[in-house]
Amino acid sequence: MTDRARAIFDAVLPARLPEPVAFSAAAPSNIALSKYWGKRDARLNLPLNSSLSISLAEWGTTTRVGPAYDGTDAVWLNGARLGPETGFTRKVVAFADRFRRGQTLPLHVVTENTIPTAAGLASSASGFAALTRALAGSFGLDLAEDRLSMLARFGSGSATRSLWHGFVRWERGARADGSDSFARPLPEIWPEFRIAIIRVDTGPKSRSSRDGMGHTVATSPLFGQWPAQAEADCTAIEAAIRDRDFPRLGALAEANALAMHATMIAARPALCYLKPESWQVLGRLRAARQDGLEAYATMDAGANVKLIFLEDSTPRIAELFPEAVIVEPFGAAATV
Ligand code: 2P0
Repeated sequence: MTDRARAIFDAVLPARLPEPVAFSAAAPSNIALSKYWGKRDARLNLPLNSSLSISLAEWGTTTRVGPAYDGTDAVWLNGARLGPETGFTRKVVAFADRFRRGQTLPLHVVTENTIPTAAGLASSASGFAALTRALAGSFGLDLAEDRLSMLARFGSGSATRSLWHGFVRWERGARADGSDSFARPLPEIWPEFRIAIIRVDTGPKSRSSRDGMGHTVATSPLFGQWPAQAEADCTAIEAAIRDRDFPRLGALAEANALAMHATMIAARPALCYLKPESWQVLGRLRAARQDGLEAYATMDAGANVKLIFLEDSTPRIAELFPEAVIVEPFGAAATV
């Protein structure tokens, strides 16, 4: 860990931690309506712009952290114990080490992802959010929610937003040490809000988000436009949510996602996460919109398309996109 990152953990955690106890925590996955793309500090994982997301209710991660009695860390994922050299184990142990800070406190970490494989969604956001809550609970840390979000950021930027259900805004912050770069849940509850996940690609991701955003920042001549536009979009989307103006929210979210992809396509060499099938979905959506459907698209660092719409459009969405999986972000599952 860099000294600057260590200083953040030192400032928030007590000098010595007690022996861990068993503690379970759950966190939902999330989809950004206003995207995070680009870092101003890679070591502290600080974003260039604020972002705003909607959480995916029961789709997410449950993690249990407790003591390991044989002196060594044990990491389980979806019912199988993973070897110490797997990428997943390394990431979990590296993140736990930030908390342990040199103490010998071997941990038993059991992770279950509840995101359907068919959805093709990444689980790092919910994974690091659940792990942050579980580590804090296991070590009996009494941390404010904004500190938990700030610490989750060191696992993955999008994890800052996965600590809560509903709409969440991650403030970019201004301080060099990142102590003001964390997320907070928005108070608005919108029971009719729906998300449809349309999986158009079953292959592995062409390039990780982390690499992709680094490449875009370093080489895209269009990237200079992005941080200010993204900041303005984030604020306008928050206002549209407050005003319950769905067409304004949807149009802004779709434009923001396309602008993010434009910065990548302009990178040198070009970075194209979207596939011909993604554009086909967007074309069908646009045609349906001309026909009166009120639904909008957003796409992340992959080829899959997510649609946002309100409850009364559900039958039409299901008819147009029978393969879509529909999520109710304010449904009963989002209250636990
Ligand atoms: C987002 N994405 O706002 C954007 C849109 C992907 C496209 O946050 O490097 O896995 O771990 O901070 O959080 C994915 O990036 O990246 C992401 P790191 P992360 O949801």
